[in-house]
Amino acid sequence: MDNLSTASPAGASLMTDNECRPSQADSAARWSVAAVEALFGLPFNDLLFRAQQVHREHHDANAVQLSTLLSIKTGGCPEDCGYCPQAARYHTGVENQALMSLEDVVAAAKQAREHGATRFCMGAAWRGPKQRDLDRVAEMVRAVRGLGMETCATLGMLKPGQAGQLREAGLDYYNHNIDTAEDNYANIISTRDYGDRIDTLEQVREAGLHVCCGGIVGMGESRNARAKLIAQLANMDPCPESVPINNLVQVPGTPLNGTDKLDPLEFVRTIACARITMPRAMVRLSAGRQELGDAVQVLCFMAGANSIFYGEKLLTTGNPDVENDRSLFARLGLKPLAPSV
Ligand code: SAM
Ligand code: DTB
Ligand code: SF4
Repeated sequence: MDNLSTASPAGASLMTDNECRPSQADSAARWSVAAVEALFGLPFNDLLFRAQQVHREHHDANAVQLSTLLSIKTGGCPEDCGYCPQAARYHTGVENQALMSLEDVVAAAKQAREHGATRFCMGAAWRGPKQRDLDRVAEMVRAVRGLGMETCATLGMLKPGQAGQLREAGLDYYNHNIDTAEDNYANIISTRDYGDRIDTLEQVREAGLHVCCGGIVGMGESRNARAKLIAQLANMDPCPESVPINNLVQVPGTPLNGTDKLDPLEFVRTIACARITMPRAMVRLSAGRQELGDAVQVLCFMAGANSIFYGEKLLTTGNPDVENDRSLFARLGLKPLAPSV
């Protein structure tokens, strides 16, 4: 459950070093890029200690929220996101699949629920949904919500009225990532701009949906760019309820395939910075868990990650087996969070 309503005010009081705190000691505090960079630069143990303090002040430190993803429409996307195996223009071997039937989506959601997932996230490889597609997704949302699961959708850019329609159907969260810092955006995607992302996020907020918004690291960006990404997320007002931090999954055929891999400890630092700057958010350890392995994932949980994508598949790429995750949780004494619906 996202314990947003009961959480105490943001953890500015925990900040002791002048250079590592937001500019105002209140809940609307803005994080400067320099302050986030200073966090990134702390000795690893100090950074993790700080992240754990913030985490424990706002969350159950031994609970993890489990979201399962389903690609309800796969491949053939007109956009050119440099990381994405579903862009039509790259030859990645992903097979196109039209929008799934309601029946198949509900069957997948039931299976996810049986495995212990509490949130079901439906993803579509669209620039944005056509109205007739949105009507069908709204039916899927209604049906999945009827199973007692939290619902999330990620369908690309929304047109006026569409967020409200999804909310009406029972959608809890809309996932729309800013993906990378504003001034790095054009290096990664050219078919839309950062402002387009913000427009959809505003519509999602206005419709009363919870915001799931994060980004991808490991795309060859500098630490400064990672600090900017975190500062931009943390300075959203209000800040997103869920923050997925993806480690680039490199897929042959995509422009970013072959990028130098990010040091896994730098990924852990990114999680810690997200936790410290967004105390009440659920910070999700997202794509790239397979490559990180158990030990680095444990460091991520220690750094304040309290949510994962759970189930053998992300959208088109692999994710750790449910059995692996269960055994890891048992070894750590981590418990899945109950759904909030
Ligand atoms: N088409 C919609 C959009 O882009 O908003 C929704 C689906 S899109 C696949 C959702 C998110 O998946 C992207 O914003 C990006 O953060 C993430 N993603 C896609 N490919 C990825 C990859 N290879 N590695 C890590 N994250 C990836
Ligand atoms: C998010 O931040 N990561 C998820 C979800 N939101 C939709 C997607 C990860 C996709 C990884 C590449 C793939 O499986 O196609
Ligand atoms: Fe399309 Fe989304 Fe992939 Fe970009 S990330 S190519 S918008 S499916």
